[in-house]
Amino acid sequence: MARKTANAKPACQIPVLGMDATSLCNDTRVHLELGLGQNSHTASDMAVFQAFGAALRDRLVERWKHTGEQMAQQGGKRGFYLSLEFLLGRALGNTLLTLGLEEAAASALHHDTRSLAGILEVEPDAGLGNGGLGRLAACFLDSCATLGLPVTGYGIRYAYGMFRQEIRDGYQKEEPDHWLKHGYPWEIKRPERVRRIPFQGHSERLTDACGDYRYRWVDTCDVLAVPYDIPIPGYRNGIVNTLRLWRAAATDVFDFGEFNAGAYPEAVAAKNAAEHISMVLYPNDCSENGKELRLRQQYFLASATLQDILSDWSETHGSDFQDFSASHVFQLNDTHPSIAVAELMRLLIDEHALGWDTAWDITCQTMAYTNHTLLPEALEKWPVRLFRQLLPRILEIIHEINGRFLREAARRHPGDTALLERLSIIEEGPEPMVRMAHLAVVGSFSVNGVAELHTSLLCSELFRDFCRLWPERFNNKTNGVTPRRWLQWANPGMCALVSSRIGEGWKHDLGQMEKLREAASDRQFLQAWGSVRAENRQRLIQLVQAQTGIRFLQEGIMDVQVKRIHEYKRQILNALHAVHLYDRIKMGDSASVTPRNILFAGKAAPGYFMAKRIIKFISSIASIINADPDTEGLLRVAFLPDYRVSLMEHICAGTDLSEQISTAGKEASGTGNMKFMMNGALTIGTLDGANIEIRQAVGPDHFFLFGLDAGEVARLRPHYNPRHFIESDPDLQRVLDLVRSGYFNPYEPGIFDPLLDSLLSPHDPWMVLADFGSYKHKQQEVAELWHDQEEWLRKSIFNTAASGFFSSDRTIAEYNAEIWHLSPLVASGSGLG
Ligand code: 26Q
Repeated sequence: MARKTANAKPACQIPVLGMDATSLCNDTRVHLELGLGQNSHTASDMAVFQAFGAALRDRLVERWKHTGEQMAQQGGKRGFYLSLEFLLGRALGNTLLTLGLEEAAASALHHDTRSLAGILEVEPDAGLGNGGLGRLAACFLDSCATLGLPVTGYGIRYAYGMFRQEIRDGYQKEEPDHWLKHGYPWEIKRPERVRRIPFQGHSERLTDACGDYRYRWVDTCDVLAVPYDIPIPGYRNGIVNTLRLWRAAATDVFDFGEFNAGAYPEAVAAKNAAEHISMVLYPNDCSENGKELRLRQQYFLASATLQDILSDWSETHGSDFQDFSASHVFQLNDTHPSIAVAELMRLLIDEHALGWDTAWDITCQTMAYTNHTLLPEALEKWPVRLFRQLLPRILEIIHEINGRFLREAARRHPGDTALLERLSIIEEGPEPMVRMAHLAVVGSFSVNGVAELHTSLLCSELFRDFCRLWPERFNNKTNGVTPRRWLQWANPGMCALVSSRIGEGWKHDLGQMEKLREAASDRQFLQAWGSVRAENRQRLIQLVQAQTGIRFLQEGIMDVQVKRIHEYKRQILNALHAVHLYDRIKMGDSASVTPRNILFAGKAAPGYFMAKRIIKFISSIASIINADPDTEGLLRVAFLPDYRVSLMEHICAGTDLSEQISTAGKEASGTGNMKFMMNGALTIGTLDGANIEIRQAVGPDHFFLFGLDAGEVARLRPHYNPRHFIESDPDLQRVLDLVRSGYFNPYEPGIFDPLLDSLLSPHDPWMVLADFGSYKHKQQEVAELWHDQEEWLRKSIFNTAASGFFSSDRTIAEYNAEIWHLSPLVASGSGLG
């Protein structure tokens, strides 16, 4: 009864699934009772989520198959986004939003006496990423599907995603994230498309019938790659793209037979070793740690993905690769999958018998690389020794690529051996290393940075020599975020208000938000804007109280810094400012202090001592400040544990002030800055990453700028003397004295000395104290503006109005126009829109 049976159809054809509440309710029951064997009255919310997810997945699969057929029919070029990380977060809300099923879902669940809100909250985040880079990949897939671009994501199906963060006694504790524990209703396993990935062994040279050399990689220890597909729906366009994630499995069945009974434990151990590859996401997002397992993960992804794509090609084109590069483009999300450059060469030469030059042309015409960092400690390098042992054939190919590249460079710059040394893919030294960024640049036709400043620094610093060699390769693609999740889903109240003013066109073209500007002079609209913001702030206050027990101030500025904890992001600067406000209150200067809630959240890499100590520092000042009766009604500080995608969905709408305070030149782009701006927060920030473009878009009067710019940072660095800044600012002196006195850590003396020592060092790379004074003054300006709520709200509207540029739809349209050149799928009128 759930299905439409109006048209007479052959008995075996699956009817189109209903999109109404009754159909959803019935199909959820079928999945719950028959699929999961549960009783719909007694089932847990988790079981209902699984069943409801399965019912929705059925609806996605209909559209998914149709999209696949359309792609096959239209032919044409396809894009592939390779990333070690896809930080998807939850899928249920996004599925409802994209299919237009929010109301039907709420009433379907209500029918079973469940609340949609309750079911939404039990879905675990798919936390298959660390932060910005992984979330960017997820936003990009969303935009590709929405724009109808035939792009497939390829990644790893980690059994354990980003660790769960608990805070005990102010310290971070990591707990494993077993996100697949209850099953994952959105994925479909594709065992028929399993691939075999070689490791170890050695390379053999043979001579073929024509007298040419051929190479075979033999005596390998193979691991299987099993694909799981996740549907990526576009926004109300009937298109569903694919994210294919690989799980590692042992080549068990017949290998097992080889072992005699005595070796059984060793056989099981070998199976485990194979499966380790996709066991866990590496939780460090800034410093590369050179672990062999990580290199295995990278090669596993690259090889499985390229084998998958080449086998599709060979099925229809045999060994003719003439048109391959015209119909494929691979976007590499940082250097993490850049071993794909060498793997594509290997597959084309060794497995498909192409000559070197033909294979190299194909590789350089299909690979495109995005860089996400300038920090030297994050640049990936692998010991040649490790390559030789783990991927011997790949090392040979890298040496050959490098040899040919260096000969070409030498022809163009004869005699400049220093230049060749700088350009080389191999860094010479006692332990020679493979520079993955160089491999990526040499093997790609496009290299892009992720914000204007970042791209220009790439060209003037990190890739200066390459940029001179091949200027046409380098381009900028300023990041963006998906307005579906980050605006429509996260802030329905504001969205309704926006639509009542400017219509619904902005949902398909965020540029139309510009139309809001004129509404900023309408008193009534301002008031409505203020009410929506107050409701959102209230919800955030409740969340903070529920999670931490801390009561935020109703009237306070919601001042928020949420992101990975890293020294370059300077959470410590914000925390020192909190101490400064506290100090003013304690000095009896309460009258000049504006009520403020300072909220922090973010994970520290488990091995990053300083980042973990920063968390302890924030927790400690929060405990003292919140417990002091003098701060009543004036100041609250909280550290919200376990920052993740679904938490940001609750935070971004309730934020008044967005903290984007990295040392200029260090944050490649930032994307949290865009989510906050879209939702009407004002930004206090440095001239770093995309902040610069945000400020340009909204206008300098509506952005709280402070601090040194990237040029000033570079010029001051050699003479940097933090004591100079302390001596000329008694406020700063008092803050540091208070921290040094042990006031915030009476029972753990000295624990903040490493933080203080770093701040006081002339070698502090982040030059925190150089910006303290300017930050403090700008925060005073923020506080004064808060008292003029009308002006604040006007600026808030201007921020949302100017946020169109920061939609990932714009970013992806640029990738497509300038790098990929894919034709969008045309709407087909399947009735599945
Ligand atoms: C490397 C080697 C070994 C283990 C881990 C890693 C690793 C993993 C993740 C290195 C870096 C990352 C993530 C980097 C990242 O998130 N970068 C951010 O990318 C965003 C999207 O472009 C930017 O907005 C941020 O500025 C940038 O920091």
